[in-house]
Amino acid sequence: MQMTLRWYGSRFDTVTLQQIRQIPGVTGVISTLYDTAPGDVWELDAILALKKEIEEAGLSLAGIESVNVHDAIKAGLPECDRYIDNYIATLENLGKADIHLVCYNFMPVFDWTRTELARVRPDGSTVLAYNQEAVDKLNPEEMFSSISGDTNGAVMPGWEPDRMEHIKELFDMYRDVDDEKLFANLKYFLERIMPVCDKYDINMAIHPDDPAWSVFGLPRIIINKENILRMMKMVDNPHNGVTFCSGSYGTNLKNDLPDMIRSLKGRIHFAHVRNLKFNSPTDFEEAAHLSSDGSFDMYEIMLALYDIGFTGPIRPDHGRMIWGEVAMPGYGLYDRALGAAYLNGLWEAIEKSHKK
Ligand code: CS2
Ligand code: MN
Repeated sequence: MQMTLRWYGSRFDTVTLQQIRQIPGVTGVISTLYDTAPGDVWELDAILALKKEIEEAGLSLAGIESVNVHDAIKAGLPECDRYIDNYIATLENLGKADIHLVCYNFMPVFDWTRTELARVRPDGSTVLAYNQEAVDKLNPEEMFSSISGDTNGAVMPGWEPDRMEHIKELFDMYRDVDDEKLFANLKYFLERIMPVCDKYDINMAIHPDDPAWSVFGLPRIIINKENILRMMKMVDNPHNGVTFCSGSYGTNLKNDLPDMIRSLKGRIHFAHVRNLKFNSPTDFEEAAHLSSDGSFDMYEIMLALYDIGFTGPIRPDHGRMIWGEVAMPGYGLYDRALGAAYLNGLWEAIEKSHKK
């Protein structure tokens, strides 16, 4: 595996490439063209400039998170073909730039959903948290205003103000889309993009829905082992793979994370590893990476990745806000650096104990 950190680009991130370079064992970043909108074609020059900047800092561009999928594609609207053509053009340019990993998600309307962006933990750190009872009391607009004051000035992916202005239209778009339709739309999208992925050896890595169940009545399908295996089979090409995100699949305690990893052997192209602490089955917060701080056995998760021969990029996903840092919630430097060091330590121990 290759240890990486997510980086939003020098114009948007509070963390610098020079800082990332100094985290022991982190050799690459996962980045994106943060100022493009879903549906835009990414220009080759812009991709090459990003890559060059990262390489000049002594790191590699290990993959893209995300090339977002336009809602017209997810909802299967008549204009979806035009947006798929654009997606293919973007993949073509990424391939030309020698980039072989693309993370994306197929969640209607929103990306991940949390009810608090700065819940205070007993040690004074603040973390992202989710409480189902709080969601049940809110509509999406109220949810947006309740979290938008909490973002330290950053824009949360999927919760951009201009999207929120069109929230009613977005919900209308999905009025007739149930799980089966969403599966069919995903299949159509994947079948159309596989040729360009084959041509340039681009691994598509779908990110799970977070939380792993329906919110605000919207369909959500990338939530458990059964559905993800169905997706792998419906377009049975190794370039149709997954981002295994422990913190997203782990929102549903019924998901057995090491077992899911083992069942996806050969199809996990990217891993997000983080821990959650459950206070009840419907209330969780994003703990430190260390097993003892949360509800997951991080050793077992890393061991499962080792057992399937995982070689792709991995990153600590969200981190806590600690030591007075002000950054995009979940994406500060300090706790993610601690997470990377810890995950590297687990990996070294697993590797050495297997070689003996
Ligand atoms: C990320 C997701 O911050 C996060 O939780 O893992 O936002 C992820 O980047 C997207 O869902 C992938 O498209
Ligand atoms: Mn993730």
